[in-house]
Amino acid sequence: MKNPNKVLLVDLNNFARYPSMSIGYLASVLRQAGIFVSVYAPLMVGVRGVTREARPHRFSLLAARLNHRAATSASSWVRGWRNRLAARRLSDVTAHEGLVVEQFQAALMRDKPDAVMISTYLMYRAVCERICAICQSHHVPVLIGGPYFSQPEVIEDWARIPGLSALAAGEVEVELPDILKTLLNHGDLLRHEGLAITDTEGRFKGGIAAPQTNLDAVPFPDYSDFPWAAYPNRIVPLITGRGCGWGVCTFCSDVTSTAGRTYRSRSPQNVMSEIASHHVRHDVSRFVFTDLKLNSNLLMWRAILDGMQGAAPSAQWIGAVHVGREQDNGLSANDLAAASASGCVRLTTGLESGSQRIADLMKKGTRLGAISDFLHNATAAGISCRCTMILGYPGETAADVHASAAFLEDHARVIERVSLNRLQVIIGTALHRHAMHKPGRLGSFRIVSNDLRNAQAEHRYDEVETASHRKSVMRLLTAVHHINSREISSMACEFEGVM
Ligand code: B12
Ligand code: SF4
Repeated sequence: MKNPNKVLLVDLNNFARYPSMSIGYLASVLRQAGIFVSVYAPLMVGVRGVTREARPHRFSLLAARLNHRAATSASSWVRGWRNRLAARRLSDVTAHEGLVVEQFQAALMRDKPDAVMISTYLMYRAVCERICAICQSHHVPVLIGGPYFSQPEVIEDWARIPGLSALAAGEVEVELPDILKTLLNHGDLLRHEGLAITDTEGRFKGGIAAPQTNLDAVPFPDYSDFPWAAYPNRIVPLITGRGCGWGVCTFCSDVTSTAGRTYRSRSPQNVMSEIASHHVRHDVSRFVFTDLKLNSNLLMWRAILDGMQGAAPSAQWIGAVHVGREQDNGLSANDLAAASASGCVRLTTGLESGSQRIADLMKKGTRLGAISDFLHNATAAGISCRCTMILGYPGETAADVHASAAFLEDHARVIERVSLNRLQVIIGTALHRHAMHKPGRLGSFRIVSNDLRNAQAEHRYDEVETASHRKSVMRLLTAVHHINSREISSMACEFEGVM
């Protein structure tokens, strides 16, 4: 009998708090087709994942102020210096590039796979290039996929990596066993939707696959390969639907990502039986829903509230919700009490701005009053609230930033963590398209350059360089620091820094 094919999966979404979902799905699909799978993740060789939202220390506020001053400096030299510093800090994996590549080579020699498949964030381009070169020298075909191979410019740029057999653009997981067959038989890869290549003449060919519609057809992810002992506690990620039921926020690059395009839901039964299976298999009762908007499908949302404790007794869970304007958005005081009873300990929501005018410009679909009610009701139900915020949106003035600071000051008791980010313009978003095609419509806000490799556009906005804007930002940073310095409530502490 012929030996089964062997695939080495490489996880460059290294995160130190729970396994990567994409690798879990790919491992599961391949194994179901009888293929032998091994996984290499930098975490296995001691490389720590990216730390998210570390607790503030004594000098954090000062550092945040200096950082903002440098990021909004009129001097391109100061901005460049600050950006280089930020990029270096961004990724521990990049910092450990040598070790990651060296240990990959060791895994390649040990496992002797027929093919290598990498799942990667765009920031790990250099590591990917080195892995492809190693694979080429050992005549091992290599496929790359990941969460932001969704924009034509990005796909083309990445498909040109020397040594790469093909780039997987889209949710092609159920096709993977067939793709592997074609790859190993040197067949025509372009007959598979969602593969992109550069041919021998250097011509780019292929494109992205349409979103996967039947999510119940995808087997449950397999997390058995992950180094469970390397995580501070046992948390399993879950996704009940891909995309976002709102989906129109102009800055949002989640809904322009590979699996974020258009909203699709799994069935509640399918999700509940996945939860029960992880509970038994990995002895976990902590879960993080990575859904962009967990209340997109109210049938699903209420099935979680009703069924979580039945599927995983003593479960605790966290997720992200959108306080939309629908008559029933699933977030009433009663719903939140039911969520708490089902084990929900933290909910994240996109506040983005404490100015209704800016939220409307962002097409956020929220009302500040409703967000305020949500924060009070969730806190009363015993749920810890986290808000995300954006600074520097086109049209934002000092008065809007003061409104954001005032919102936080007024709600400090009902917000436990704030994630405040300067606006990033990502290629593929409505904001990027608008700024590129209608320059001038956004006042002094403009795109300066486009980095296709990282899907990021550099922008300038004169307003944020004014003294009055900077002053308002200092107030906002103080309000954020005040909230984030507080001890997190005990029920949510197992999820501190997770989301
Ligand atoms: C949950 C999440 C996280 C979690 C968990 C990450 C993890 N490692 O598991 C946390 C909160 C930790 C996180 C952190 C970060 N994240 Co994140 N995250 C997400 C989010 C919201 C959902 C991811 C998810 O669960 N997707 C569901 C799975 C099933 O989809 P998928 O990963 O795309 O995989 C599918 C396909 O892409 C494909 N596929 C994937 N890999 C491969 C490989 C091969 C060979 C093949 C064939 C197919 C294939 O198959 C899968 C099934 O269809 C996405 C947004 C999104 N819509 O994807 C952002 C997103 C992935 N994150 C992003 C970023 C930037 C970050 C951070 C850098 C943010 C920060 N500054 O801190 C950090 C860095 C994390 C790190 N490197 O460790 C970006 C990535 C963009 C990019 N440049 O690549 C995204 C797209 C958000 C965005 N819009 O900007 N993140
Ligand atoms: S609600 Fe969140 S995920 Fe949905 S479009 Fe807006 S920012 Fe994106």
